[in-house]
Amino acid sequence: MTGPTKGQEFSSEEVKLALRNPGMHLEGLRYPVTPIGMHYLLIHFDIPLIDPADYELRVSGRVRNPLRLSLEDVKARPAVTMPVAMECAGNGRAHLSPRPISAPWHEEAVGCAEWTGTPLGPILEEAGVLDDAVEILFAGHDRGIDDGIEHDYERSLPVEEALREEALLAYAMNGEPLPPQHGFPLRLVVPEWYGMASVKWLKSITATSEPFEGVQQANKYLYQSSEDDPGTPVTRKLPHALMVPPGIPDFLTRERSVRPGPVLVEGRAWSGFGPVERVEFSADGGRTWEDAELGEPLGPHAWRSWSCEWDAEPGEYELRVRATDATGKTQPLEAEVTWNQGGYGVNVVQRVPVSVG
Ligand SMILES: Nc1nc2c(c(=O)[nH]1)N[C@H]1C(S)=C(S)[C@@H](COP(=O)(O)O)O[C@H]1N2
Ligand SMILES: [Mo]
Repeated sequence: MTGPTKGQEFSSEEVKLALRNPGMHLEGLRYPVTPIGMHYLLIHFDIPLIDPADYELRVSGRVRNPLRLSLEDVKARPAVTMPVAMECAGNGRAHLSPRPISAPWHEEAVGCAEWTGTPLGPILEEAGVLDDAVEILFAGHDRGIDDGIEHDYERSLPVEEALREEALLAYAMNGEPLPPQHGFPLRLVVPEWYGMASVKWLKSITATSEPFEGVQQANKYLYQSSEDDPGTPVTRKLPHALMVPPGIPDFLTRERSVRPGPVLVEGRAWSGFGPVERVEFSADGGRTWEDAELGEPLGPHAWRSWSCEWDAEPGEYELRVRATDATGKTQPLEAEVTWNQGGYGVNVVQRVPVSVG
């Protein structure tokens, strides 16, 4: 479903979705690890109320030894902590014209929290996934209706992706128990994929011998060029760099004012296909680009800091930033080339208008 073209009004449904699902304040890019209350949120239905005392995670389906794990069982297993750049697949959707109707993100559906949990792989090994299993299905405790179909929020991963060492069953965020809105008491974290794979309020894990065809897999999260296009699944995060908007904002338009002189422009960049190897900055609307300096990555699945000195002379500017990863994937200059039915993976370069004076 598509809505008004760019520049037209947002519907009240989109505004309500945006208020339920806040983004990260872009100045939050200054923090290597995003504070809990600044991390973006995406909640399709309602936040379920779960009593940790009777919480149980069921692991079943095409496995030799089905498991029932309490929260204490999960916490007693070996623990790993890792910073992960998480981004919603719908980030950038609002730049499209016509605009698909869903959470109207511009750039802010991102955050990099430190997740603590236990690796998923050893749990699947203990359950003994059978040879005929092709996917692992993760169901949440949240239920709702989308495309007219009632369902639990459920997503699957191919078995080999679920067995990757970075896939985590997380019970803590930045050293605190998961807050209700981020998946209390237990969620999946699939670091390289867009956020939809990281199922919150995890209820069950099921090994299946058939690919999952539920709403959140077969109707949503497909790159489709038109309604008739069967499409290809949305998986890993495309490269993306963002800057802390420099100077000070206007309250309503958020246009930036900067004083003349040297300005350190800084931000973060990430990709789910490989490490970010290059970040370029342009102060002249993309006519010329210079390489930004890259910081050390916080970890293999975190974002990477970048910075660039800009000698701001009086005038009107449009700042841009672009990341390229180790596989050579980079960001498009125009959103339209990424247009797809659901508005996924719109990693168009950020544009920040600035007046210097
Ligand atoms: N159970 C459940 N898991 C979910 C969702 C959801 O609505 N229900 N939203 C997904 C989507 S689309 C995203 S982008 C991430 C957002 O995680 P966060 O809210 O912790 O940032 O959670 C994913 N996991
Ligand atoms: Mo998302």
